Amino acid sequence: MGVLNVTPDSFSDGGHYTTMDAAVRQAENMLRDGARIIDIGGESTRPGAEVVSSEEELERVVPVVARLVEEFGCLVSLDTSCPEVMREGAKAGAGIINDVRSLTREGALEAAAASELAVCVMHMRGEPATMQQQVDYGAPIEEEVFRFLEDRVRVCQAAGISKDRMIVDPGFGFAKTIEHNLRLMNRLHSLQSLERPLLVGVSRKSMIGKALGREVEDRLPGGLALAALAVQQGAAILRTHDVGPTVDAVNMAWAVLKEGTN
Ligand code: 9MG
Repeated sequence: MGVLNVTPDSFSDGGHYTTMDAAVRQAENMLRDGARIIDIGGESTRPGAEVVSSEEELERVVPVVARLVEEFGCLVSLDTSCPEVMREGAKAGAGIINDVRSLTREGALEAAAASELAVCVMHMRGEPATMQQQVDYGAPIEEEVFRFLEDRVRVCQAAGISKDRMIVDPGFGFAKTIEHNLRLMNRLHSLQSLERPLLVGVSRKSMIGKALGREVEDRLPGGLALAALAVQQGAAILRTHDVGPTVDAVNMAWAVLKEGTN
């Protein structure tokens, strides 16, 4: 899953391209590099990021979804918590809703259920702006994450989203300390008993920065090591900014893993 942010500051091209042109060009590159899904987001979930109105998010995201589906026929995922974006993005041809807030915004469960799209629910506490103030857990992190995801799957099912439409994500970097993130990667395999495809997003995250002392532009090797560990423990989808190197890392891991089945 290649990350495509369509926030105005995401394209540092010196003003030579419109956001649409730059988004299409970036998606094309990621698809050429082997991405199977393009995850389009119009609202940053980084702490301190500006709050975006639903009108603004719709305007940023939906035309790009429509254009990518028309031009490349690719599978598009909507990185959104906003019910209007879910509805309009589905009409424009998206195939997945990727909501870091796990459909907790008013109207989101209903919009997702009616869309008939696949849905990714992710572990987090609170809001991205304040989540790092809520990192005290009573139980080991993998158990907290397991219970949270199990509950969200149940809530979604009760709202009419069948279990076979659901993807689960432990939410690396969301309401977690560095120790939580490392332990969670070590125990990722335990989430397989949720019996849903596992999505993992670690690309360029601060857990790599903290573990290795690297700035964001130097986190690729750390991210590839985590990608291989995630695949070995059953991850089905990796969300990444660096599609080409990640595809190589995954294929290398698979080349080794499939020998174990012979
Ligand atoms: C939008 N976004 C940022 N990080 C993410 C992650 O780890 N997982 C998912 N599903 N979405 C994410």
